[in-house]
Amino acid sequence: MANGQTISSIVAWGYNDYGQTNVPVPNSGFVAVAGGGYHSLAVHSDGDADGDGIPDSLDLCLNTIPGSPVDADGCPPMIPFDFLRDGDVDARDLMVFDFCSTGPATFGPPAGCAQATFDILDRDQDGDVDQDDFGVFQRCYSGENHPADPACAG
Ligand SMILES: [Ca+2]
Ligand SMILES: [Ca+2]
Ligand SMILES: [Ca+2]
Ligand SMILES: [Ca+2]
Repeated sequence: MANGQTISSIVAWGYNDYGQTNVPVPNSGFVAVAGGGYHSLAVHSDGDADGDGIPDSLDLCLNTIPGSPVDADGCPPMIPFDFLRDGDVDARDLMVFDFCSTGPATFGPPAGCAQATFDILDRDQDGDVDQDDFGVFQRCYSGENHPADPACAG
């Protein structure tokens, strides 16, 4: 097989007493295959851009920070204020807070801020995004590339 060529799919047959012929899904994108009496091997063309162990084709969160736990979809835990869903609460998430903050007793999202985002930011659910809500944001702030605590909002 030429370099860079991919196999569209793999079939398997024969004895299956140890599951050797159970081809895992997704059955595509392999670049090399090999087999032995008790095992089968295939090399996948997929990369893992964020290095969390979940290949790009299955990873729903492609920018996970190093060291963050991930689920089967390659996504970090749901963390309050982690709008980029990369596992930290950092300056980029703060930009969202800034953008949607209203100050005290100014109710409803400012122009361009989605209601759903505003509702997440309004921790005390009093209709504004102000200093009280920012206090919770500060407790969740982990800094760039540091995994944040999913229970930070307490
Ligand atoms: Ca990944
Ligand atoms: Ca990921
Ligand atoms: Ca983040
Ligand atoms: Ca509030």
